[in-house]
Amino acid sequence: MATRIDVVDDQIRVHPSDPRLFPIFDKVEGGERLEREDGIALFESHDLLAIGAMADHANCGRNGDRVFFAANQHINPTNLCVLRHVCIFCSYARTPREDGAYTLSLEEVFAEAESARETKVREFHIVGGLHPKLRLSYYEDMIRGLKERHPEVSIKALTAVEIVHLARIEKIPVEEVLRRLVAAGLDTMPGGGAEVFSQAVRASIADRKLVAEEWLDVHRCAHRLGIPTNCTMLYGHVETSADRVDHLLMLRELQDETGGFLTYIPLAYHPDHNELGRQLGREGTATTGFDDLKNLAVGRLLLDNIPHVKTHWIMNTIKVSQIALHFGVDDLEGTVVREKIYHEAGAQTPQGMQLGELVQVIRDAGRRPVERDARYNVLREW
Ligand code: V47
Ligand code: SF4
Repeated sequence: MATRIDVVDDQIRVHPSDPRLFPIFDKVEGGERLEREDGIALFESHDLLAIGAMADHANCGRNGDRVFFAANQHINPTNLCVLRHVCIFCSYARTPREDGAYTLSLEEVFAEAESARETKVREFHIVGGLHPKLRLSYYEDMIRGLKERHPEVSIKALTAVEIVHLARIEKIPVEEVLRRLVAAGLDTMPGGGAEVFSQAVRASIADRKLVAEEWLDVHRCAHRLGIPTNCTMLYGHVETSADRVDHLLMLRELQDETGGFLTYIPLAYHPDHNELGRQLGREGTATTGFDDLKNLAVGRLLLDNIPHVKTHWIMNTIKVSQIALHFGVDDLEGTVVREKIYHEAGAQTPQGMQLGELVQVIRDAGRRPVERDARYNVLREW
């Protein structure tokens, strides 16, 4: 049986083809929280249209027809990383002696950021490797220097993994690292480094990387200090549906406690030029559009307390991302300018997009573009 969608008294009625979705549909309509079993049923179902319609309903109830984006620039200060041989899914990191290893001086970072003037960038997104020697002062000076040069640009910088690394290098608590970065001008933090929280999955894709509780503790601490953060899940490798759901529920639990997450971003695993891709024999075959849409939609449905769900168009492609705007997604990331992490891992999308193109992509999907800063303050509406 096919999924049927009809309109009764101006209300859209979805009749799922998968009977496991019937009770979930009732819960979503009634605004009831979904349980673990619901999440597993959603990930295991092939009834993507019904899942998408439910997620669209959940999203439109919150955000109407508005789709957010940032005029942003990604800056990756270094690809040297002490976890180079630990995160076997990563194609970006290098050891100091490998080809392509780089570390930008502060002057080089400021020069790269200069293009922000012409293109009216309003958010810097700064993440990189765990450099063996760079001190906290490098990042403080970077953030302070960027703020002085571009006071209108908000700064989203450093994942939980980078924060813990800096705390270890400086031999100071995570809280002090965060306080010093805020004093330098940090506005928000990105959601990377979460991967999948399951211990078994971590043991096979990122053994010895920060464990779930440590990642969550950094975000808990950030939220307590008033720093909003994002959260992510890296999917499409060795994880099961149950691993995905448990990961999302751990994020939901922390959000119940702190309310500090702004956005959830599912990250589609890209298998080129990394050890995991070779082990799985997956080089050249990224996740499917079907799974990308499902991850975005299920994220919207399970994370009922996180305001936004973002498609990172760089990894999901512009075409799938545009469809995602009808599958529960209300944020399209941004202009990005020069993306490196996923292009090293085989992404075929452009490295950035002009603001006008981004606006057109949203309009062509029948939605209303809204430019935001890192904290979702509205800057412009179309
Ligand atoms: O932590 C690394 C992931 C993350 C691969 O918060 C990979 O707004 C797929 O966190 N295939 C960094 N993913 C990027 C990130 C991010 C991106 C966009 C927006 C935001 C935000 C955050 O990228 C890493 C890791 O989880 N990653 N290698 C790969 N081969
Ligand atoms: Fe380093 Fe991040 Fe790559 Fe892991 S994912 S190797 S921490 S740059």
